[in-house]
Amino acid sequence: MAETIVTAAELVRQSARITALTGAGISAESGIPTFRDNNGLWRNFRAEDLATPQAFARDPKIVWEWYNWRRSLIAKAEPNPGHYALVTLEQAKPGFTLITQNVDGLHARAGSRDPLLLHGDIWTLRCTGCGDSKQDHTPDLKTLPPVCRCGAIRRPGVVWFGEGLPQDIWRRAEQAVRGADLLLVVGTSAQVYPAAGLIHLAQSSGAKVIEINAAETPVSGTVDFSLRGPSGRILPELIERDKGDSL
Ligand code: BJW
Ligand code: ZN
Repeated sequence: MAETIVTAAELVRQSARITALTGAGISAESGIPTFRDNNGLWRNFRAEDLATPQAFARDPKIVWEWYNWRRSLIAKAEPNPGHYALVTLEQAKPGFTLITQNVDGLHARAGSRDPLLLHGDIWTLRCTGCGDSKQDHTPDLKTLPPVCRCGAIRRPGVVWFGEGLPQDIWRRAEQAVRGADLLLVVGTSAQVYPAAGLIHLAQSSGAKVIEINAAETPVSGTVDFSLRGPSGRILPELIERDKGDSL
């Protein structure tokens, strides 16, 4: 393992155009539950039960209660060394792009400049009637579901199953992956598409792939390096091992 991380760090050092794709696992050490690990359940619901337009149409209050609970957790959380390591990498590599599936905003709070938010932002409230969008950082919304001035209810500004990803963000994500020498895949179960398809796109475009994950995933056997462990420990090691004048 020690040897593997040394070789992977060498690959990071040699790569000019690096893209990172992150998932819920990078925020786990900040105290935010992932979706598909054992701690990921909320009142016995799975993400697939709640993160859908159908669930929201059936019972907007329960879906909002889940988001409200997550908003309170996220508001209390701080970025962890994994988030900060990606900021260090961005500062060292001009060709760096960060793509995240997370809606928690912790990358931006750590200092990442322009993370591509594939699945939206939990702090955005969008009206289901007039389409108005606003930012609201109140951790614990008092009226659920929140109501717009037009009288219609608002929904979280996130992407649910069966909904398309924001087109411009997706286009930029594909472009970054196509142009990358190296893709870092951090803390994602690589089960949700089209985000997971970016890993295959990187491979078919000739990029190397390093996965950092606490557990094995469907892509672990296909990537160049699969580093097993918490990203809050592995990412700083991977990135700072050769820091100084060599990175
Ligand atoms: C650690 C760690 C530590 C823990 N350190 N690691 C192709 C094939 C099959 C299905 C589809 C397909 N293409 C599309 C689909 C359908 C669907 C889909 O993918 N379904 C699959 C589940 C089967 N996709 C969609 O519907 C997408 N839209 C779409 O395709 O539009 C086109 C279209 C439209 C209309 C009709 C047809 C097509 C939209 C997907 C939206 C996903 N939304 C959610 C909710 C977002 C809002 C919110 O946060 O509430 O996004 S679901 C949830 O999953 C969330 C996440 O971003 C996403 C991914 O999860 P992630 O981040 O990977 O988390 P986990 O929990 O799964 O994994 C955590 C990992 O961390 C684990 O591996 C741990 O081991 C690891 N870990 N601690 C490092 N300390
Ligand atoms: Zn409205």
